[in-house]
Amino acid sequence: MTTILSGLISLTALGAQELTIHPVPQQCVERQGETGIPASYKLVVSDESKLSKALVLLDSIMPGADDDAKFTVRVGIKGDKSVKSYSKRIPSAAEGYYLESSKKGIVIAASDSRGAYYGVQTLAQLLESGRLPFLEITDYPDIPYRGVVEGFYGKPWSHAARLSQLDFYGRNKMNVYIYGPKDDPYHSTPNWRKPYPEKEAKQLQQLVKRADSNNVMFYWAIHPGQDIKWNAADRDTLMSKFESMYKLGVRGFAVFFDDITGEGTKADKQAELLNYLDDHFVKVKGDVAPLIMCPTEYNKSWAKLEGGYLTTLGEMLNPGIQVMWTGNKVVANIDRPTLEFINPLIKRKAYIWWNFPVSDYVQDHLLMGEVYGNGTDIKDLMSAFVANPMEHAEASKISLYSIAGYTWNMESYDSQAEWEQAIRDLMPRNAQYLRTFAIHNSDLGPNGHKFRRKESENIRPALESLCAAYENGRIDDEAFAKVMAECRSISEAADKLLVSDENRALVEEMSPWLLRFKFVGLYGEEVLRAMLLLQEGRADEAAASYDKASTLRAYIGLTDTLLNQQSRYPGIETASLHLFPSLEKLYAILSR
Ligand code: 14T
Repeated sequence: MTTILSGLISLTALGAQELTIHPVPQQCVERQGETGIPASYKLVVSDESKLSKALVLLDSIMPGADDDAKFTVRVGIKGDKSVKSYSKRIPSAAEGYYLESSKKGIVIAASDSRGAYYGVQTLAQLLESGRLPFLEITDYPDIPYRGVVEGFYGKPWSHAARLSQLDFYGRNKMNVYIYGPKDDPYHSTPNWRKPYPEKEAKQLQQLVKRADSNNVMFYWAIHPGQDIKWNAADRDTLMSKFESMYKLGVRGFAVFFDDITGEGTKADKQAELLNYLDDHFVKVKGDVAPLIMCPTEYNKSWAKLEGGYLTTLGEMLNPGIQVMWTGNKVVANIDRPTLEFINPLIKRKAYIWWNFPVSDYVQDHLLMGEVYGNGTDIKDLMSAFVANPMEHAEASKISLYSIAGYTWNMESYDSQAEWEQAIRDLMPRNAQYLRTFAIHNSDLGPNGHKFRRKESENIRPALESLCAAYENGRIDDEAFAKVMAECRSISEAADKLLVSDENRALVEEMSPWLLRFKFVGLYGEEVLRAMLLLQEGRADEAAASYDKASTLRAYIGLTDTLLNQQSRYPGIETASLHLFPSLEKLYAILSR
């Protein structure tokens, strides 16, 4: 008997340990049986040239290739002799693969080199269960280019954080990383004309290598628009900057014209420059990916249609050049109307730059909630979907994991399941605590882009009941118990995360927020205690408890004035949408 699994597949039937494949495969048919991880196997490959990364990965997850072994592992790309009898099962889509595991062996037959690599990545996830379940997977991505644009204002990611990101993209089948941190002076004004100093150049070279071993395309972006002169000198300077990046190994380039004023904003000049780079650099090199450009009018609310800026780009830009778009606003979810508006104007499928979970306009918040709101019927309307993250690289992984899932298989996208899995992936041993933290750290607070997220949904009804009843002098016992329990878990989660030895990089990013989170938990407990004591007529104890609550409240205030001060939007907010405001309401009633 076989089962066709859809949605997030859990092969629980195969054993005690649950197994998830991420992103969710397009098709997975479970077969009867399983075997242990083979200690040795005969590797059948006919042409190694395009399989190097797939084979390196295979050897790392399953060492023991041995020509005398009975169990075979066949890896190949369409046309290879090694997978000839499987050619009909190979998906026609780019980056696709067919994977079969049976008692005879494993077959990974792919449409191209990256597909073979993704087949092995899937095998790696299967083997994490400690066994090899028998199944057949037919898989390919919905969106050709999936990934991340490091394009925020604020402290650029550290070298170590970037290395970890690139491994994460490889594991989650994302294939693009665009380097474009606004506050790298060599990316933007004032130093875009200058080559990188030696140390930075070396690190970029390392990033390119790490991206490559993860099958991620590394794009280097330049942001020259604020002071560019439309003359041959600046054009040649830009060419030599590209040349110096090419020497570091970069094989993908982008030019960003966002957030500039003046001369640099002219569509015809931008298009002329891009076409020149395309004709005299990209096409001449022959091994460079299609150029990407970010227009000045990069979202609908800023598009002055009478001015013809986007129309000019659409008409003038070489057809191979990709054009970025953030949607109807700077920060907006992407849906069918969004793409039906922009695609005809730019005469190509938009390259989506999604401004989430970027927090450079709400730097006092951490955005660790679910990724929801994008259309799931738009895979054919865009060429790419890349997300702009927070300056906190590890904390961004909750969203980025979900975006990997969304861009691979839109129709089966399940925002909550992705969020739960991302949390387990980030901190398997402390998932419960990270979950509690993330539940209360997802909204952005009021902001100029009017982009909001749901938050604290688990406790929201109880908070509302508790506040409504207490306005009328009553305590809703059931709601009280729930809110008290939640405040205790908040305080406990903060403790457990702060001292955890798991993912220290993540803990360090969260630590200013964890401190406030701890105080919010304690404050909540104390406010509730005071309410109860007062109701019981124990006036002195209630007063003492109220005093403690006031002190904790002052500490909460201190976290906001003392921590995270080196940013454009300084301070710390946590549980700011429902939980903390509700506690403040109760405290205010107590004060009356
Ligand atoms: F290029 C764009 F697609 C884009 O989004 N540019 C910036 C980006 O670097 C930044 O991270 C993002 C979120 O803040 O928004 C753009 O920057 C802005 C947007 C504004 F509305 C800068 C100033 C603004 F007023």
